[in-house]
Amino acid sequence: MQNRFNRSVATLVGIAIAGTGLAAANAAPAAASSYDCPAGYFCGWTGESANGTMWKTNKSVADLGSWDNKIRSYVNRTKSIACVYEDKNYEPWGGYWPQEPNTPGEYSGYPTATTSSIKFVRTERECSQTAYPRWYSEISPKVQGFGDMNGDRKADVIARDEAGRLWFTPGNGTGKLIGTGGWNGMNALTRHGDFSRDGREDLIAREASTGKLWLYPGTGTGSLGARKLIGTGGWNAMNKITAFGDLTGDSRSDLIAVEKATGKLWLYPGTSTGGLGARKLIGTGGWNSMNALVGIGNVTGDSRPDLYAREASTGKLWLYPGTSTARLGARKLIGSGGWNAMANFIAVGDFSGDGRPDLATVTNEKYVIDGYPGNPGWLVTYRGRDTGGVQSGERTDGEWWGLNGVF
Ligand SMILES: [Ca+2]
Ligand SMILES: [Ca+2]
Ligand SMILES: [Ca+2]
Ligand SMILES: [Ca+2]
Repeated sequence: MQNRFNRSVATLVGIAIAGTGLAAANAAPAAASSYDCPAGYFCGWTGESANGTMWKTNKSVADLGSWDNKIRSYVNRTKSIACVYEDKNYEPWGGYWPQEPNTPGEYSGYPTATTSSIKFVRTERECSQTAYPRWYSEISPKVQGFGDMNGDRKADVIARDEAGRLWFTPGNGTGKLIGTGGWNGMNALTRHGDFSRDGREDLIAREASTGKLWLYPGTGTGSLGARKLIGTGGWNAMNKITAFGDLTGDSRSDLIAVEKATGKLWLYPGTSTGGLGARKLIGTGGWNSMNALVGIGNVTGDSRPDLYAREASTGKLWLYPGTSTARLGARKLIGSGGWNAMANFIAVGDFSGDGRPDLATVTNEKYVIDGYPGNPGWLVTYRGRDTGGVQSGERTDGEWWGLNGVF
């Protein structure tokens, strides 16, 4: 690459000499500048200020060869994130910098030249690991009726990455791409059981720009089929849209949501055609004081699904038992505080393998480790207890950062 660049400079100079007698003016190449880097390329220079000799690439380079440890300034004019590694072969442990796309003229300069490989990725996570988080679950002794999109009795998690892709993680540490893009246009995603009446779990999503509600039917393999409109509009007036399981007792999954303007909690019963029926009031007000609703499954031992809700002002976690009259009963405290340190709740049933639904969470900046907050991106898992609550949390994996939601 260095040779090619030098050749092209020599050629330009040669033309000038042969042509017009302006050779004196052109004999020394103009000072390099960040603007010399063409759109679509990552460019590096031997000088600290986008000067000296320029090198460019539009593909990942595992070994910079003669440019190894030569780049003192660079600009990223691709549309990808450029992982700039200290070591060859995209080895992250020696250190790396995830460089977002730059605008023309920008550059980053350093006195020392330590860059040894460069990789282009869609999300920052991929500089050091997979785009999806590593999720592990045990086989449940019984079918939970939710949380399992591929029917193997292992609870699955769906992760949305920062590039708007959707990943299916079946519980063995692997991930499969099930949505190639555009999912960041959805500002609510929820799944819990079968809405389309084929026995397979489905995903429900609200489109931010239209307020429409879409059903993405599960195919039974963890993938999603062609979507179907189940709410023609107005869903942006609702908060905390939560697939919930069958509260009405007709063996069809139902949806709940809080009306932003009133704080009322509404139940939207699933219908025989895979749509939603006329809504029914199940909470007369005050539900705006809750900043998370979790369809945890049936944890009270009857046949109805139950709800966890987090109180914003206290960080308490409450259990609202589903009742035989398709309502919610008197609440019970199951978490006395600290739950506001959770960015996400993942209620995918029994992942510990004892038959009882469990709760997984991903932490936010408030999460405290060893007395200090500022620990986002931890997966903390809570095994379900037979009293409807959960055991104390286990800090499971610190690599759940840099995602755009888990479901
Ligand atoms: Ca599964
Ligand atoms: Ca279905
Ligand atoms: Ca129902
Ligand atoms: Ca369990």
